[in-house]
Amino acid sequence: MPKMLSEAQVEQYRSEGFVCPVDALSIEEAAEFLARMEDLENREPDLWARSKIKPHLLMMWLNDLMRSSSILDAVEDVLGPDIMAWATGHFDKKPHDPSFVTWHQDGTYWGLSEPSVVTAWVALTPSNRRNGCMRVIPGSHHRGQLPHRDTSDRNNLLSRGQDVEVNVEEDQAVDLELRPGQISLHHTMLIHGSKPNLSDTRRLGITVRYVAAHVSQTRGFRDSATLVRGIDKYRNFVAEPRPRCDFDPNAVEFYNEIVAESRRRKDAIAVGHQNKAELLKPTTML
Ligand SMILES: O=C(O)CCC(=O)C(=O)O
Repeated sequence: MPKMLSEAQVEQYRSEGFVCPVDALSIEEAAEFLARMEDLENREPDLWARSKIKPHLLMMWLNDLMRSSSILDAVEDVLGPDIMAWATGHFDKKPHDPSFVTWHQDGTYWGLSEPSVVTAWVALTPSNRRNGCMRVIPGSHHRGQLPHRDTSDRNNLLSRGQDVEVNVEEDQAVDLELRPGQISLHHTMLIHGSKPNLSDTRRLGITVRYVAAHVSQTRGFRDSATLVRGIDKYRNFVAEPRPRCDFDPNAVEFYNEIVAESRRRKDAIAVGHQNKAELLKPTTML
């Protein structure tokens, strides 16, 4: 029996590649995470520019969020009991922000061994049609890995501007509208994207990319992840340290090793969508 989703939602994930909405956090919990995030943003205006790869290594609120038991209950219903948090990110559209996301499949550049990979998109503000909520093409995950091309548009929130190179049936797109605290889950092969924010309010979603513990990195380097539920008998990923404070020096050291690896191997660290990260100097921490 599922822990959080209904049987129908589990079936929907299998057949359509997404579930939405899921009441994972209360409005108050979402507001608390948003306040913690904004507090950090106020103290460090370059916060996101300085934590492009796996920001959960550096920010306590995000590390706490990806461990939320209600989110993990929903993820367990589609991935099984042994779950690693592999990457996190934020998709932020300020009021009247022209930013958009081209149609793409997440797994295209990630190098993971199989598609037991799900994204929890956590709404910290309302996300709706007017402010550019995520849109998905139901069932498109069954098409397997499709070719993508890189595009360049400064308003594209994807760092490579990846755009799926097949015809997308836009008339079939479903808007994933959420209130703060609700989440959607989407399969790594599901075609999705989003339009600009036409409203007066911010639209902010946090992404957590969860993988089943048996998944591995195929690109020939030791990738890292955090065990957030169950057991990891496979040890396919280097265990990530849990930060004890924001920009914890131990976590910064670990973070810098990942960034250095991504520079050595150029495409090695394909976590989230943002892979052009800078090394952090401990002296310039918050
Ligand atoms: O938040 C958005 O607009 C797009 C999110 C996305 O592309 C993703 O979660 O992979």
